[in-house]
Amino acid sequence: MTSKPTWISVQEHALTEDNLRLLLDNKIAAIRIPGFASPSECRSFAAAAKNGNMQYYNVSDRIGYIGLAQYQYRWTKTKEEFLADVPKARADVEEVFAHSFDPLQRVMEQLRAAWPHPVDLAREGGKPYFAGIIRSTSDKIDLHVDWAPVNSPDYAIGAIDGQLGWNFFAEELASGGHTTVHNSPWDPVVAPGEIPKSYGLERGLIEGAPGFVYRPTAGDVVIFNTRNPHEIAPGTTAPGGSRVSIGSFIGRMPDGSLALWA
Ligand SMILES: O=C(O)CCC(=O)C(=O)O
Ligand SMILES: [Fe+2]
Repeated sequence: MTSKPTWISVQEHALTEDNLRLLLDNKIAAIRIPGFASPSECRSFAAAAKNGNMQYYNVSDRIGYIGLAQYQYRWTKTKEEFLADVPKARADVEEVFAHSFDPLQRVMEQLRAAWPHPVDLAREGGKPYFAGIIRSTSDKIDLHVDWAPVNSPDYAIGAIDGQLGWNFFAEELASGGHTTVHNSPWDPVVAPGEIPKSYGLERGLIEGAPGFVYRPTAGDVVIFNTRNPHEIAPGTTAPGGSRVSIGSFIGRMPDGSLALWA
């Protein structure tokens, strides 16, 4: 079943306070920061990522990543195990930053310049989450949603009232690799205590919903509302090429502050 569409604009907008609020309220399709990094920063970041501690998700598509994703812990591991793994994940991405630049810091600075409330890493009992997961793939990423109130209700981030994802693209594919965001905000019926699957969703969920496609242009950051089901198309690579990105979620906490995690 699709949910009612909410967008009043199916376009990319600039990073401003008003547009961040509209995106958090799921009223606009996307924000783009063109020229977030220079061509040489993109090259050094992509090279450092390919030399980094790349791991692979346990799904059939080959998606490489450096760092960790909190939602990998939701069914099989405890919060304590998650928080204990954060420092190593952070060290792995900082190794990449040391050979290039730190997109996470740059994004946080730009968010702080735009947003009137604090912007920082998400925290759980004072301990920071990990943010800034690096990904490299030319495979598809299946239809999924990222929405902490349903995915992670027992975590601090479960209290957010809006969830965005930012991604910086350091290297593009020769073709394909675009992202489609479907404006059918996820609102599943869940039994108490149930954490539903949120990856590989049925297409009935987005039937007839307005869609927005963005290109992962190298050098740019794109931000969208991840409560909308979204998917990434497969592509073809130039020799040695890949779709290299880094990103995290941005949640709006009850006090208006923005909390980042991956
Ligand atoms: O790489 C992208 O374009 C989007 C990745 C994604 O699924 C997300 O940021 O939630
Ligand atoms: Fe996602």
